[in-house]
Amino acid sequence: MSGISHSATRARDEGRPSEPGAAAAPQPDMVWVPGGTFRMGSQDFYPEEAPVHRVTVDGFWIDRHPVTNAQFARFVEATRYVTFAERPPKAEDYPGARPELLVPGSLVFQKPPRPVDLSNYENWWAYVPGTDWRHPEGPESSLHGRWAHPVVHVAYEDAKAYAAWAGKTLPTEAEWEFAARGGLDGAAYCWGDEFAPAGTMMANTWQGEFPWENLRADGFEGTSPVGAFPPNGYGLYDMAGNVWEWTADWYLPKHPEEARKACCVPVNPRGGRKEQSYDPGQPQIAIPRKVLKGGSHLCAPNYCLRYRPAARFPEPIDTSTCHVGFRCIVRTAKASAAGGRGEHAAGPAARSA
Ligand SMILES: [Ca+2]
Ligand SMILES: [Ca+2]
Ligand SMILES: [Cu+2]
Repeated sequence: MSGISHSATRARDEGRPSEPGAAAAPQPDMVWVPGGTFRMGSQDFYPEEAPVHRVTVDGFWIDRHPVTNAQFARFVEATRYVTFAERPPKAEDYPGARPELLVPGSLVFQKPPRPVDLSNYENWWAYVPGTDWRHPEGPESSLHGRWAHPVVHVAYEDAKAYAAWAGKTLPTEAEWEFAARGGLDGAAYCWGDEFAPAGTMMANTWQGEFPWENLRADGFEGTSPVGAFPPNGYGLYDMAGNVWEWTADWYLPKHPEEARKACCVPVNPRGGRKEQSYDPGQPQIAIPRKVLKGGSHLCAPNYCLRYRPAARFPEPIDTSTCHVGFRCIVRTAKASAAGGRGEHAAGPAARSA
């Protein structure tokens, strides 16, 4: 294949030749991200985003928007897949859990009527039996009017199962963040350094005082249809806000140090090791955690200013909620073969996820 493809013209990193994989999208609604070296992380917000360090990623294809309910429904129709939230939790996996919680369900945000203690998330999160991707706000709710919204209430294995069925895979944190930055170097947001340039809302976040006052200046109380806000420099929608997105990386509470020499910049890094990802604050819970990226419609400056490319959150792999979804990527043969190079990269054992 030759000539300049429409995706290659989108490439921002002109110093790097577009790769052969860029010629034709492997599937509809995917965008070529050209790869390159970028500054990952931020030192201006939360400690887990530091230090800023250079990382190189090879080019890859990425879904233009998060996986929607309509897309997820096609997967479930084709495979009869049953999501994690639809299966009864096994008592042996949750020692000490109250019996009423050992039923299928998922975490739903419940807006309190007045200001609450922000140190206790149970003031706005509830495990609601009968909640799943088809019933996003509880058993009485449905997907009516929500087919173009991102699928939610998906645990990590659900995202992985969808990706495998679609012939895709989940991005690493580095790939996700590179894509989210849209070709901008070190900008606070996916579109620049200003939250609402010329008054334009650029993402579905929370305006007002979380969790009791949702002013909806962006037009949406909860999730929004994909593509309701402007795309970033690579043509990607909803990278910031709407729903958090699963990545394939095990969580570490900080980034590696900046490589001292250009030769040692990590290439296609794959996060930490599974054993390092457990929550040190809850040693009795042996559920490893993956990195979520991008923030959600529940992120507000007074509580969680995480609708930014550098933001990251540790999510236990068994957890599903009303504000976590995912999108997929397809790597070229070259990028797949190159995975894990660089001094900070994890060994092969960490790549099984
Ligand atoms: Ca909103
Ligand atoms: Ca998002
Ligand atoms: Cu948040």
